[in-house]
Amino acid sequence: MLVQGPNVTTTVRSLTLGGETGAAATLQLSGTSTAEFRAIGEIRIAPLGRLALRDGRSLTARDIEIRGRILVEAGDSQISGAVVNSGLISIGAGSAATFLSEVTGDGSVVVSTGSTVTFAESYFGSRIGGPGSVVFHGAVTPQGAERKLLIDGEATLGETAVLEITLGGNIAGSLHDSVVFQGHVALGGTLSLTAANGNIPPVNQSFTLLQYASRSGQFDLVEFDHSLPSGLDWAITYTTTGVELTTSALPGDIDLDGNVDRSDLALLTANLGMSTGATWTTGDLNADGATSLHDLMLLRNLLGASAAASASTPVPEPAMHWMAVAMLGCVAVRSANSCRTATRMR
Ligand SMILES: [Ca+2]
Ligand SMILES: [Ca+2]
Repeated sequence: MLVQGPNVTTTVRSLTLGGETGAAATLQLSGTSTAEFRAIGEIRIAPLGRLALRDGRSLTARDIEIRGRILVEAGDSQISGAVVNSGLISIGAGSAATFLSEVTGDGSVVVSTGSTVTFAESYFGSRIGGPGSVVFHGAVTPQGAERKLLIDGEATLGETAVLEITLGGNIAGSLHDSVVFQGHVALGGTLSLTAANGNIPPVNQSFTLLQYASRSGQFDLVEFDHSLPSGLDWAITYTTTGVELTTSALPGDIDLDGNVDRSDLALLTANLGMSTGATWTTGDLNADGATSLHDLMLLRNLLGASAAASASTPVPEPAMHWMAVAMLGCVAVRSANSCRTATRMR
C-alpha cells in the first residue's frame, strides 16, 4: 500500500501503520517542506510498516513507536515526539533528520553518505551506523547489554550535549559505559560520570571511556556524582585514540604512574604558562584549562607521595586544591540532594 501525503498539514488522532505479518504498508509523505503530518496521540509503525518522509516533511506525534522503519529520503525533515525505536531509522543520501524529542530503544539508526542526523534532545542507544554525520545537543547515554554506543560516521557533541557514563564496578576493566567513534569526533559539552551504587573505584584505576579514530576539542565541563577521599582527584586524559579516566589520582601525578615525583614536576614546568586547552597531561591539575602556579602548588604539596601509600593512609589535604574546589562548588543535578563536583575544563 502506498499513500501519497497531501501538500497541506494533516492531523489525525493516531495512526498504526502495517501489521505483524502479510504485505508491507507504506505511508509516503512528500511534496512540500511546509506541510506537516501530525498525530494528536501516537504513531505506531508495526514490523511491516514503513513511513517515508520526502522533501523535508515534518512529523509530529505525542509518541512514536518504531518496530518497522522510518525512512528520510530527501530534504531536511523534523520529527517531534518521544521515539522508541526497536526497528530502523534510515536517513537516505543527501538528506537530514532532526529529532526534537527523546530517542530511546535498541533499534538501529543508519545515516547515508552526505547525510546528517541531529538529536536535539536525549539519545539513549547502542548503534548509529553508516558513513553520515551525527550531531548531539542533549544527553547521550550508551545502552544495551554491552553498555557501549558505537558510531560509524563523523560525530559532534555540541556545547549543550551531556555524555553520561556510569562506572559499574570498582575495578578497572569491569563493565562500564563507553562510546566508540569509528571516525572523527568533535568533543564539547559535558562529561557526566556516575559511580553505580556508590562504588567509587580505588586509587589509580584507569577506564577507557571513549575511543576514536581522531578527535578535535575537549569536554567543557566534567561532572562527578560523588566526592572523593580527601586529597585525591579524578584525572581525565586525552590520548591519540581515546579519553581515559584515572580514578582517585594524586593531584600532581601527571604521568599517572602512582607517584608524584620529579618526572611529574618536569612535565608541569615544561607546560607552565599554557593558558588555554591545558589538560591533566599538560599539567592542568585543577582543570581550569591553564597550567599555572596554582597547579605547581598542588604538585609541590604532594611531592614524594605515592598512590600505594595513599590507598591505606589519608593523603594530606592540599590547601590550594580544596580552595579551587570550593570556588568551583557543587552543581546540583537530578535531585536536590545530589551534589556533583563540577570542573570547568576551559
Ligand atoms: Ca608520576
Ligand atoms: Ca590549572
